[in-house]
Amino acid sequence: MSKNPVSEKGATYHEIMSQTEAWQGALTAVANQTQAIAELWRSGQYKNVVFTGCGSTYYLSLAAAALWQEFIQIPAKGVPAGELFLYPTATYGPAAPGRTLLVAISRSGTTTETVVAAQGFRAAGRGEVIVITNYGDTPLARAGNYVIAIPEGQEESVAQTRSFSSMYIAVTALVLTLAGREDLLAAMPNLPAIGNKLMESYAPAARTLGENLGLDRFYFLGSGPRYGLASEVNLKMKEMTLTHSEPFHFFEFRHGPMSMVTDSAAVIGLLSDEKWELESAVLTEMADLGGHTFALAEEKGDVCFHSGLPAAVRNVLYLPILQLMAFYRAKAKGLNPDRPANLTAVVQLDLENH
Ligand code: F1P
Repeated sequence: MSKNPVSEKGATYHEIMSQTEAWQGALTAVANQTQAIAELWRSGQYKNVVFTGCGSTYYLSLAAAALWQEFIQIPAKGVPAGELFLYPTATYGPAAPGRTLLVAISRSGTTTETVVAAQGFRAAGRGEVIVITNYGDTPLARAGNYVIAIPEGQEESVAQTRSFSSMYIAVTALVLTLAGREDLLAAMPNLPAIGNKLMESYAPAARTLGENLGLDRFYFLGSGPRYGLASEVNLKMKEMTLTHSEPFHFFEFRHGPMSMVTDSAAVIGLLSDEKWELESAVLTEMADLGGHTFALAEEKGDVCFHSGLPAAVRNVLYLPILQLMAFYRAKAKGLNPDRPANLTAVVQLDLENH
């Protein structure tokens, strides 16, 4: 899929390490569409927003909806595209007295559920569709009213890394653009350099954690806009390393899941600044139960971003080190991270007669 050369460590490693180039591409792609999207938003008079995708891009939809609601006072939710196809009424909810904006997210632009959901949405006259993708000439792109395409995020690998973070950057820039937050948008071009430095500094820590085969279960904790990101890194562990893993909201972890904590459990926290004490207390409790904890944070964690960037802008920084951890674990288990078991890069279904 990708035009880029692949390093000797394989496609996934190359895609993780080069992802910051795609971040820049995402910022440019959104900047090029700013006027058109702002006009669509203004004239649409939307009453609610639905983000959709499948797998990684469903998790991206969760992260996007949370970010949206933090900045724009219009209800948003993230839903799997398959649910929009199977149970549209239950998934969209009661017809709002107004129009809906659908943001359909897909690396490939060819996942059947997402394409069918976007086409069905337009055919039903629910509103307009913005597509966020890495491939601009696809069935999904053709189903959109506007397309934000980031070719720099294209990939050889099945598991999404560079593509995911590039589309997440695009979503962040889109939300901040529509919220009129030029102050936060202006900080985004700093991300690639900070991301590169982060990977350089913490690749050894990612490797140590990834190669620890004494760990047999991974829990990723993230709250608010970070829950979708915790879900995505949980998926990386499943796809690339065939390891049992789950995402949870921080406080939810105490409500049952903590019974799974043993000395072979890794509990990884995507800590905010705002609620650092309350969130890190969960990690401390899990360490007391014998769990192996690992924290990512702006200032106080095992991985420190030291980005100096506002919280909403820097969320993407939680991804690269945990993607690298999954890469190293796959290698340590003798697996090929580029080719996960039982998976293809795209799921295509015949839904014509249903
Ligand atoms: C979505 C996706 C991937 C996943 C898997 C199948 O694809 O679910 O997230 O890793 O290999 O496809 P896309 O619609 O974003 O291209």
